[in-house]
Amino acid sequence: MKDKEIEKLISQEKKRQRGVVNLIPSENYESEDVLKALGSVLDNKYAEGYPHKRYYGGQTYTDKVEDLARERALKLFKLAPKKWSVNVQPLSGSPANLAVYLATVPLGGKIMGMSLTNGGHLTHGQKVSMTGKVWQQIAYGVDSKSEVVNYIELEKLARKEKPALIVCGYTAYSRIVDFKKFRKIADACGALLMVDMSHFAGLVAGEAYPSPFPYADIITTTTHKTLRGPRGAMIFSKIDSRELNKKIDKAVFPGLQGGPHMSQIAAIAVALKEASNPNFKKYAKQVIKNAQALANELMRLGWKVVSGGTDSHLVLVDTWMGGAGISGTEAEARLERGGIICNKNTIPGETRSPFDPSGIRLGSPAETTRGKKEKDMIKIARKIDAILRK
Ligand code: DSN
Repeated sequence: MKDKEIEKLISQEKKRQRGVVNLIPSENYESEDVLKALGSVLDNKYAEGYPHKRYYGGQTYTDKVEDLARERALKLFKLAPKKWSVNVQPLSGSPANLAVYLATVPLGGKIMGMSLTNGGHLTHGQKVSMTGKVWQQIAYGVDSKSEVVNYIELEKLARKEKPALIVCGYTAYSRIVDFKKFRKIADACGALLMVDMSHFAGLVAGEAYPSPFPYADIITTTTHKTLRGPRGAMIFSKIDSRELNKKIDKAVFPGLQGGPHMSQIAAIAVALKEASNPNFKKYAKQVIKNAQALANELMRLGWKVVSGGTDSHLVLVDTWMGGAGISGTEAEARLERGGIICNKNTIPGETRSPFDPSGIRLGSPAETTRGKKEKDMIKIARKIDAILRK
């Protein structure tokens, strides 16, 4: 590179990434091929519109790239092209969720989503996000004892509030979501059901976590977490008389975005092909086994793991009440000094603040990509324990 300053920073970041244990559950390591597509000449091209209906000339190859990405996305999740549509243009998860609301919920309408402190995402209608300013969030949480979703309470709330759309699928929730129950609740109150599978998309692709496709109307996902692709997102929608797919396409472009990032779309296509390889199934299963090994060892060492374990790739640890009064911020900093990267996180029933919460969120996707197995995760849990108890 001619730009030595940036070259140096990239190489320092590479060294940093190699030198640490990465337990951030929403991060992963992309393959060389994904990075190659991302850094390709496709980035020079404007392609506003959709394949074969663009606003600029010169689309011979960009159309093929986007068609291929869409084809691979449907195939990976075993969806019939006549029944499901996919939009691969959202720049990331937040704009993808915003596009869905814009397409389906009247301005000021009700979106029922999990609160931030219980594991929901900002774009599930939290007040600080635009999604909570333009629409009204009907917040639900987890049961205070079991720390999992209480479907009976959820149904009562949904029947009372009659939201236009219900969102499930979270950023800090380690258990299996019962999509069938969510479908019944959505039907009982006449709401659309949207699943945000950003965190567990790779686990669904690898058949290690239940698929939301039989139950949801709309599914959003980022592509860079367990799916191990580039930063980006996709929106899947059912094709039927409601024309959700057409409304969503219009909301993405021209509603919210201009030119799609074609290099990103090519990199998504590469990642989708990689995820269809049988080895990816092994990866997805190992991700869960590794998270469970981490959670079990931490609990054996006396740490309070939210909900008493995990069914997925992430582990939420209460370091405050369950860890001799170490805040999440302090725990994150101490672990980083010890070479372990994680993020502070709120926990159900949070008594502190999102800036200095009561817990940390750990995850296994990145380290599993690096080949770690259960025995390695046990060692990592012991190191975490040693660092935090010092
Ligand atoms: N920032 C992502 C996460 O870490 O879960 C969600 O957008």
